[in-house]
Parts: sequence; structure tokens; C-alpha cells
Amino acid sequence: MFEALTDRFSDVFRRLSGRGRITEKNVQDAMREVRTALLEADVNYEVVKKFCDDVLEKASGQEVIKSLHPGQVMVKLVHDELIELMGPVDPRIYYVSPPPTIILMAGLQGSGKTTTCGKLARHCIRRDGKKPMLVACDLQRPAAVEQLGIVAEQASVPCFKIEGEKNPVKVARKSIDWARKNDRDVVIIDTAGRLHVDEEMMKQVQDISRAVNPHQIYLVCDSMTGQDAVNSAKEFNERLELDGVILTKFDSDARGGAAISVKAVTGKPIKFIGVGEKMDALEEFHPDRMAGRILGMGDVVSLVEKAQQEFDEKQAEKMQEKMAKGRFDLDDFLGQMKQMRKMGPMKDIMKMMPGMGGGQMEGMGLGDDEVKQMEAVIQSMTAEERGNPEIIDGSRRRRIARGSGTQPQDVSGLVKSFNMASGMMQQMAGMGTKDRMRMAQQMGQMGMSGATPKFKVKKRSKRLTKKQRDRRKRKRKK
Ligand SMILES: Nc1nc2c(ncn2[C@@H]2O[C@H](COP(=O)(O)OP(=O)(O)O)[C@@H](O)[C@H]2O)c(=O)[nH]1
Ligand SMILES: [Mg+2]
Repeated sequence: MFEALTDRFSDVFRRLSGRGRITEKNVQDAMREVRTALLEADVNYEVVKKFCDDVLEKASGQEVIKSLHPGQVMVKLVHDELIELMGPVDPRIYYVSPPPTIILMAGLQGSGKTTTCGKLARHCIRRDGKKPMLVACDLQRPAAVEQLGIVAEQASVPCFKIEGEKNPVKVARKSIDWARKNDRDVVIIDTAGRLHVDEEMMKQVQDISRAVNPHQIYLVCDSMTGQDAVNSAKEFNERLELDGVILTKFDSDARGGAAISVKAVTGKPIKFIGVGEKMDALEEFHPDRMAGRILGMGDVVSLVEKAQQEFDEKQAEKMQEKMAKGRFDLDDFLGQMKQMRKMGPMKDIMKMMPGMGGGQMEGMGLGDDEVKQMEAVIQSMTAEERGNPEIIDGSRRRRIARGSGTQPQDVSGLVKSFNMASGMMQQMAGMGTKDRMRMAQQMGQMGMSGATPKFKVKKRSKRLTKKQRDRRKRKRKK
């Protein structure tokens, strides 16, 4: 996802961080680079101009110039401005009573409408426990109805179609009766698109819309087409009462211009992003998380959520219990590294972690091979050592290194990472989303400035941690 932009931003801010004190001129130079980066990412020109003016104005106060960490202040300003640009967004779907809730999908040909119908249906099932169905109103191409049928099958929902019918308005109308009779509470209508906005297509979608009065109208846009997507969104928005945009093919979007400009240009927020061809590849759009990703600040919230989805629930429960009691040990750590590997290539996951965006990963040395090495080291420890890594002294270290075919410093490195992870987990276990975000931000800044981690967490969990530490001490004394 928009690696180029993230790399550029990282560069700009790293350079700023390197200076002890910055002048107004430095800020201006940095903003000039930010501007170029945004334009290269295919962000709408007007949007870039306003964005940079706004940030400069906010930065021109004494605050930035005198600040101890000017780079961090700038990151925060740009971060907040990005959030403002893309939000606010409420990605929830509001269902009507009595059912069914009618959702109309519009968009150009190839934008991903048909695929997204299936994904949205899965989303309604998974997130809200609904019983959706799809409706085949793309009668332009004979294969379109068949394609929707396949998508519906993949999403395990029924697909309503009328063989031989040429009029999409009729199909749409009849589908609503069918939904009522068959106990479906969400009706998702797929429509025909064209390669470019044209009158006939617009009229057809409008006719369908007037006939069924949808509760939500989503425009599906291909993020890879950048400003073209944004311009077509503007045209659609003038003809239909859009509720939001679904930006597809995010997984292949290297620039990010559409994501950043859609809201500012059309006034309509992005509600979902498509991140792959499979039925579960749809995510809610959260401007704060997106801003973090764009700036390479990582996205702990998404990471935690992804982990939660993939984790075996029982194991997660056990882990939480252990964390709360401060008994998270090296075995758990290993289990977690393995879980993380299950979630996808290590590299993708690490990219979502703060301060590890883009190229910084390579230097960190945390690829699959390193995880295997960790495994070897932990397996060479005794059960006692795994439970209480504090007892690992020089001679134990040498023994473990010999047993695992590593060096003693690899062993101490691992214990260090474990200590950091377990500290973080204890803090996160007692945190709400807001605190997690805050921690992500702090960690992001840490990654860029290279400073030692020092997290400020709300008092309650701080006290908890101290209690846990005391309990551990007492246990050791026994
Ligand atoms: N990588 C990727 N491909 C997608 C995504 N959404 C749709 N596609 C692909 O884009 C192509 C066009 O999608 P389709 O649903 O037929 O578009 P429609 O013409 O608007 O109905 C298909 O090959 C889809 O698999 C996405 O989020 N990521
Ligand atoms: Mg289609």
C-alpha cells in the first residue's frame, strides 16, 4: 500500500528529527517535500495546496520552532491534518426496521462492484449477524449475472435473478418482495457500469434507485485509477445521493492519491476498502489508522484486531489471563510468534507495526528465519528458564547458545525482546482503543527518532503493572 508515499514521508521526517532545533525555513523546506510527495502520490492538486497551507499555518506558531522534538511535532501536525482530510467516517451500516435494508452499488465497469457485493454481504453476516442477499441488476453483459451468482455462492448468500429479463428496474423491484418472503434482511443490488461515466448508465442507476428507494448507496471506485476515480466519484455524487465510497484494490495501490482526496473533493467519506479478491478482503475505513499507515507510523490497532481474528479464541483467553496475572512467559512468547507467522508473511505484519514501515524492516532482522532461530533458542531453555528468564546468567546463556547453535548475544537479545513484548502486552491488556492508538503514535515516533521506548500509559494500568512486579518479586523470594 502506497509504499512510495510512506518512504518519502519517513525521509522528510527523519531529516527533520536529525536536527536539534529547526527553523521556520526547515519547516518550509520539509513542507515543500511533503507537497511533492503528495502530488506524486496522485493526490488532487487543490487538496494538496490546502493541506500544506493548513499545516504550515499551524506549524508557524512558536510551538514547533522551540519544541524539543520538532520532527515529532511535524509528524503529529501532518498526521492530524490527514485524519481531518479523510474523515470523519462512520463505517457502520444502519439497518432499518422493518427489514429489508436496501443497499445499491454503483460504479464504473471493472471497479469491483460485483466482487464487493459479495464482500459486503460477508461483512453484514460477520459483523452484524444479518441475512443478506444479492440482486443481479447488471443486465448489460450476459456473463454479469452468472458472475454475481458465483460471487454469491462464495459468500454463501442467495442471489436473486430473473432469467430472460432485460429491465433491471423490474428485477430490483421484484427482489424486494422476494427478500420479504424469504426472510432476507439486507438486499444488495449489483448494477451495470461503463468504462466512462455516460448518460445511459447514470440514468439506469437513477431509475433503479427511484424504484426501490435504497437506504444506502455506495459508489465503488478502483483506487488504482487515482484521480480518475476521484473525478468519477464527483460525477456520480452529483447524480445520486451517495452515502459513501468503497475504494477497491487497495492491496495493489502503490500511490494512495484516491484515498487521500476522495473525501475532500466529493464531500463523501470512504466507508470501506477492498484489500484483495477474496470474500473476506473488505475492511472498514478508519482515517486515523490510515494516516498512521501513510506516515509509516504503523497501526497497532489493526494489528491487534487482525491478531484477534486469527487467534484461536481459547488460546487468546488463556493468554489474556496470563497477561493480567503477569505470567506471560517465553513459551507464550514463542506461541505468539508462531501465531503471528500464521497470520501472513512476517514482513507484512511487521510493516503494520510502528516504526517498521518500508525499508526499515530489513535492518531490524525479524524475518521468518529469525523467528525460527528464536524458536531454537527457546527450545534449548529449561522449563524453569522459560518461566523466569531473569535467572538466565552468563553460564546459562552460553549453554543455551551452544544447544541452539547460536551466540550468547542472540540469547540475551531474545530475552530483551521478550521483556519488551511482555511489558507492552501487559500495558495493552489494560488499555482502551484510544490508549492503544496513543501508544502506537509514541512508538512510531520512537521508531523514527531511534530513542529508547518510554510509554506513558494511563495511571490505572501503571499501578497494575507495579502490583504485578511486586507479586513476581514475592514469588521469586519463596
Ligand atoms: N486485488 C484486488 N482485486 C479486486 C478487488 N476488488 C475487485 N477486484 C478485482 O477486480 C476485477 C473486477 O471486479 P468486478 O467485481 O468484476 O468489477 P465490476 O465490473 O465493477 O463488477 C476482478 O478481477 C476482481 O477480482 C480488490 O479489493 N483487490
Ligand atoms: Mg460487475
